[in-house]
Amino acid sequence: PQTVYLSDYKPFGWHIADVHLTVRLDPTATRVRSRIRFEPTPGAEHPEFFLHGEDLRLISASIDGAPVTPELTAEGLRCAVPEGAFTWEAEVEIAPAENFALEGLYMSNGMYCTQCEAEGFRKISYYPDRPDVMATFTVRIEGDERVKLSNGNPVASGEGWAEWHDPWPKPAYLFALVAGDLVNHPGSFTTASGKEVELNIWVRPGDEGKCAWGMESLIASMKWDEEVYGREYDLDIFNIVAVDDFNMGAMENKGLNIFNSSCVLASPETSTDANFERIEAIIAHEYFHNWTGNRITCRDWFQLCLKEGLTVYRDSQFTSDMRSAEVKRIGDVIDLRARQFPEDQGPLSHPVRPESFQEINNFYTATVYEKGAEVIGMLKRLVGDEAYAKALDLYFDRHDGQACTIEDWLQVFEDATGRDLAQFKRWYSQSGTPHLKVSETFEDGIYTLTFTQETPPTPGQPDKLPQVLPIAVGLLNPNGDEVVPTTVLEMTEATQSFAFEGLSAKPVPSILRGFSAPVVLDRETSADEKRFLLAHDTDAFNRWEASRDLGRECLVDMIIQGSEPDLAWIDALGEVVRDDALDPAFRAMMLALPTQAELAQLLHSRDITPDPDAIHAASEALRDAMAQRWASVLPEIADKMWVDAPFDPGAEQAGKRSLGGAILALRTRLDGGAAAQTQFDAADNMTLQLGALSCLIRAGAEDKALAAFRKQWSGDRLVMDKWFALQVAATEPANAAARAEALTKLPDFDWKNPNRFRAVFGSLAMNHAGFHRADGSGYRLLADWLIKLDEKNPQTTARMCSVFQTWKRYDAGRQALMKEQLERIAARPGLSRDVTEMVTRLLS
Ligand code: HT7
Ligand code: ZN
Repeated sequence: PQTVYLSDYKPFGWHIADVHLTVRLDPTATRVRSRIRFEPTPGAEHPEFFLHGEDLRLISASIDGAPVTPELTAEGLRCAVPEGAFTWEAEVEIAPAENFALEGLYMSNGMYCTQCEAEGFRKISYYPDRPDVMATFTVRIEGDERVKLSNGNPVASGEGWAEWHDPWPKPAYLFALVAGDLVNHPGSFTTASGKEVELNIWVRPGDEGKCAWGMESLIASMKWDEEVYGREYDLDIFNIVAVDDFNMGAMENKGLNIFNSSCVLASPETSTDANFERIEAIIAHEYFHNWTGNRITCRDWFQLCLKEGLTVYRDSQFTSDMRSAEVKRIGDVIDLRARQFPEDQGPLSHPVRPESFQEINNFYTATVYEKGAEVIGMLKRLVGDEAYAKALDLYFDRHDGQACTIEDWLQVFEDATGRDLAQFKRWYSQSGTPHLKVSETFEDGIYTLTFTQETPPTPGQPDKLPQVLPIAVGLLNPNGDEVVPTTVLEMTEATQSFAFEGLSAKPVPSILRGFSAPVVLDRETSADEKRFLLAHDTDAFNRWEASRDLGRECLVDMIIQGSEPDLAWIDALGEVVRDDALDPAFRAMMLALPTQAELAQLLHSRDITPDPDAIHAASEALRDAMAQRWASVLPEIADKMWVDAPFDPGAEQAGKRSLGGAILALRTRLDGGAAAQTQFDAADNMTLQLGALSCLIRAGAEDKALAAFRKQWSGDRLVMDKWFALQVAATEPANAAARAEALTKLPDFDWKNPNRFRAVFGSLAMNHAGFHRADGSGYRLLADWLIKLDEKNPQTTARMCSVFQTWKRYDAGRQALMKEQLERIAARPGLSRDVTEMVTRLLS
């Protein structure tokens, strides 16, 4: 496959004023007619006229009304064109019912829908399918479907047709079309300037009862973006559509967001609190793209973080405002360490702004999204809240309607603040996770912290330069009072010292408060100091981190030396968990142990080969010890977490259920599942029902409950995804692969549906010791299915290949087994470009 380089960027030579599309729908022979006026960009180079197009059957083409015969290739067409402006017309035929890749126009349960990001529009029509070509669109849809939707505002409709016009110039990746016998959940919003906007969530009949939360979240997002960023919505109508077959979470098409149904449909009976929170965040994310992504888009796909990093940052601010900012930050860091750190420390490591790719779909990664958001968080910390707001206003004013680069983004901050951001820019080009070492001295009332940063080599980048690190630090005196409140130290050198004067005693430092930079902090501190921070730190994140550190070290000692669990830590943690003055959601976070994958990563970073079975055994033993140590208080905490009110998905009730669930998991270790069975039988919402079911599976007492759950929910595909997923995720490692395989034999294992495929195989990969069984059964099973799925859906297959990204961490036996499977996939004839690129990088 061909490699595309950032350095090769060239502007398109023509401007498109308006695109007219007519789409006559048919499952196997949809006709798409396009009429496009091309005007040469003055002064631009006009090499050859090339339009992207894939899997299209060209019916006819003409220029200014005269038929032409373009040269067709696998990627598009070339054609001789006039020197001046001209009108291009073409008609193509496509077969949406045969499109299982879920890119371009496809069908899901009888409904037509599209997915054009990143390069899907070229599967609908011949077009310059690149984000810097922005045009207004007028779309006529013809077909018998009751509902026909596209971007922008509806202009006219009649029997069997509907016409839409989108007045905002947009790149083709934001094009969308939906048609089907759908029903809507309506809503409305009045913008700050008094404009009425019609809102709809469109779903399949039967799902109407699951739209209220999505609508509430949408309205909250629209309001928040006005209040916090001064951004109003800009069309008369905003439509959301729920689709069952979808490769990712959702898509921000202008005025017509399309959602994986799992990311928009919710009801208390069928959705967990985590589902509700995720839906709220994804609705917000897609809505926020209207400004950060749609009104201002990316010049090319290398700039993906321009819209994604910023929009993730904005959606995390929104969730922090809607719920608890501390809990959100801790959750984000857990996620970053679980998904982005392994990526940045393995063969798939790439900069936040990559410099080359073969398949852009492989770069919708945790690095681009989550590390991209961290970079913006650092920038805001460095310049301050006011300057950040000023820079964002300038960004929207200066670049509205443009396709931009990271250079444009940073220039806005330089202009708004007068700062030189040349060194900060390394965050976009240098891959890998910096390691930060700390040493301290105390002399004559002066306390000095010395930091050293070092980033290990990553693929293609052997040598690293120092980055700008905002290190938020606070100091506590020995009696636990804060003597220096949070101060942001700006580190720019490889080694740098910062002094604090006028201290009467050596303080205890609280370093990297709020996880102010995405680094690995290598600081050897005593357990006493960590327990001190756990008890006294005013920074919630570092309080949590101190406990997490103690838990990590305790587990490492148990794994390596077979030590007993650290009872002093368990007792200190017990104090926090029992403290009713603290938010239950925070207490639940404190209870979560580091994941087994995180422990494997930690051991590997200390040059110890991780043994998944030993890690699993130690994690189980530690949980048993916690349950035994707290046996007498668990029922009382559980009682206090009982919610005696109608279900509400907000933070307050969700926090209580979250702590209640964690306590139930511990109690199950003592009572073999008795309390869980009681909760399962009485549950009137999915959080309680699924939480109890998970405990029963872990206790090996699940048969009755699993059957009852299946009987109750067999008609609900989203709940059945949970049924599939939980069995693989929560089962004993020894049975995980066998259980996953057994599930694939069930008639409702619809493997072409990405949600169902991920439910089984995403969960297998999450069952750390189960996936890494020494006999290689987990690896083999997954590889079999990846090979099978690639023939239908390369995008989802390629994303799932990343579960092998840590393969070099393990012992020689497991490495050989994983390598064998990767090579087996790589050798497959007809392998997609997506998967070829992934396995090549994984094996490099
Ligand atoms: N901008 C979107 C990213 C995306 C996508 C979404 C659904 C299916 C395929 C996709 N390819 C890329 C989603 C987002 O970040 O908001
Ligand atoms: Zn996004």
